[in-house]
Amino acid sequence: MTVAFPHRLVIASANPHKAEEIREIMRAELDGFVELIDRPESIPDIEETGTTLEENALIKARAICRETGLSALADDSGLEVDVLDGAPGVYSARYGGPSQDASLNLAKLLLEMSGSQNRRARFRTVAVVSFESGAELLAVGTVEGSIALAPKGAAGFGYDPVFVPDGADGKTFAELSRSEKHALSHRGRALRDLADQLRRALGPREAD
Ligand code: ITT
Repeated sequence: MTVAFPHRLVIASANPHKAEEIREIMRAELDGFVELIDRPESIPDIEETGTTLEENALIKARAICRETGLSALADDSGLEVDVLDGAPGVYSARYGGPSQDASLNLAKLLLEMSGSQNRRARFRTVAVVSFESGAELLAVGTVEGSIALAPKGAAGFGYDPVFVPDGADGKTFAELSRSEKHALSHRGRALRDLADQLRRALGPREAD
């Protein structure tokens, strides 16, 4: 197959923190092979009407592919807390209310878990590429961990100040460097798998 390099992929996320993580992780995997483009600001909000991370990731990737005419990469992520029967899960963004305010989400989570001994939780990401041709790739990444009693650290975004991934000496994601987070995170795992699939799907780089 003769293909143009680098392949162009629009990052479908409207969350600038997440888009920056996607860019960093994918750049490390696919530099020179894939050119990542920011989602145009003119594209209106996409309603995430799915009831699973997979459905919402597909909704976002397909919508951005349709709007831009370019292949698109979307990520839908959620925090699943065992003692809350997997909540907030697919509804993680609006857990504390429709404003999608991270501090309200954190406050509600800590309140719902107050007094709970069982703090086990995991982050899950479903990452999808929708190609202009209609073909699609999908990868899943999870990281097991626990919910801290109180927020710690200033890095990262969203639920990072309360999520303590297994294997990080009790630090929250918000106390890790970006590269330490990517090495362990749900998003890092899903996107490294997706990068492998992209390399296989797009074939070897043509000799110039
Ligand atoms: P897009 O849909 O535009 O990509 P979003 O922020 O709505 O942006 P999600 O629906 O995937 O993305 O996010 C669900 C929630 O989980 C949201 O509140 C995020 O802040 C939070 N979240 C996602 N990834 C996270 C991470 O790596 N660390 C901490 N919180 C995260």
